[in-house]
Amino acid sequence: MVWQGGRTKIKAKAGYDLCPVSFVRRSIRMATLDEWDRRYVTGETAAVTKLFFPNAVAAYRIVRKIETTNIRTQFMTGHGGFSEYLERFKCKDNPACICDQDISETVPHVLLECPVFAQERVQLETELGIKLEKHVVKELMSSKQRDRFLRYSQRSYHKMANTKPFTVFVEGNIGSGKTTFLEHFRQFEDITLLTEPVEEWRNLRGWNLLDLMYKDPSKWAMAFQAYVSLTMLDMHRRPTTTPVKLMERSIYSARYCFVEHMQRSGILHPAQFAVLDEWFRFIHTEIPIEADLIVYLKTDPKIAYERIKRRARSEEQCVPLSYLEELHKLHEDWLVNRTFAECPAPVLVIDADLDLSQITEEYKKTEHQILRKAVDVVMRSPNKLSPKKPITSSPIKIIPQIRL
Ligand code: TTP
Ligand code: MG
Repeated sequence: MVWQGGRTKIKAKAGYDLCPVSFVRRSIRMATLDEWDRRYVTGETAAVTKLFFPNAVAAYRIVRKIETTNIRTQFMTGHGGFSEYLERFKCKDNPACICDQDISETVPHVLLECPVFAQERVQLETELGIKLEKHVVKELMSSKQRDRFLRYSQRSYHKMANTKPFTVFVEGNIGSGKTTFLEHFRQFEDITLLTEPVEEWRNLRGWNLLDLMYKDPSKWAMAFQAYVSLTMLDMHRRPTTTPVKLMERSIYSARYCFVEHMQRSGILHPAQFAVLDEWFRFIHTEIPIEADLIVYLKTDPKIAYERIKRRARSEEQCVPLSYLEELHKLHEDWLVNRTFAECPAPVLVIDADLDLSQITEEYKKTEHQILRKAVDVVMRSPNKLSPKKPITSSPIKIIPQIRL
């Protein structure tokens, strides 16, 4: 070998006769993968990972293509915030899932079966035109749909890990007592109460939209409902630091009861209705609106009518009984008969005909029932709970949710 200013000039034949280093590296990798594969296939561990990848070679190939995040790793290994795993390592007393005390919260359960994530799952299934079953997961992971599927698992994880509060919509006719009902829950420190922004509807830059709407509905209903949607959306999106959120009404009742009535009765021009409906559809599909339970305060329209007269909100003096009857029918069809529109969460029906002195007792009786699910959420992160009054669980009969 001759030294020539910084580089070597090999005169003799190479001192080795084996192969390039890259080949050696590749051989070692393949041998390692073979061994990994052998252990993967024959071993009893990695049950969760096996749901995603048929063998180690596929896992190696796919994992290199996706961005690994904390949540994805937890899903693909089962090692993370799943009750079954947490219980195994004594970080939790109970492996149960929030949906059923007798079912363990595992990755396959969350991804494939749990009703809590049904809405996200059905959306994925509809988009991909598949039924999400065990054997489909491996296929999805090696297909072009992988990112969509991973997004679904990520959303489910966030929901499961209770990054969102347990959300209850309180629905019912005008004068059914929604605000009173919400006020009853003020005694619980860990509940965020969002009463309806009627005051905002009465004063938008000095304009009383509610009054304008009642005085000249054909002129103002469109503007009023557009503003109702905006204020409702604001409530849906408002961040909360408590594990439970109770909201008066929702964007759903604004659309399925009020706008629907205005459309059917001809108050809204079909073109105006179309604009409102397009807004609603856009919000519904593009913005995640969480709903875990709907409390329906079922009221006889005559009783609601009497209450409205008694409370004497100036704008509502012209409200006739027939309007309340029509609204009642729409609430019933939406929440009880299920003959119209979709219902975004299970419904708890409360008889709200009783007068104020008795209804408080009624609320008290149902207090634990209403909060049963909330208790489960809270149990998941007990350090979040510091109620002025303890929340305990008890059996409940809830009208099951219709699959969307
Ligand atoms: P509600 O939303 O029924 O509220 P409320 O405070 O009257 O009910 P409760 O007594 O049960 O607490 O109605 C508030 C007013 O706004 C009422 O006059 C109806 C009107 N409204 C609409 O016109 N369109 C809508 O989309 C909504 C949500 C309300
Ligand atoms: Mg109210």
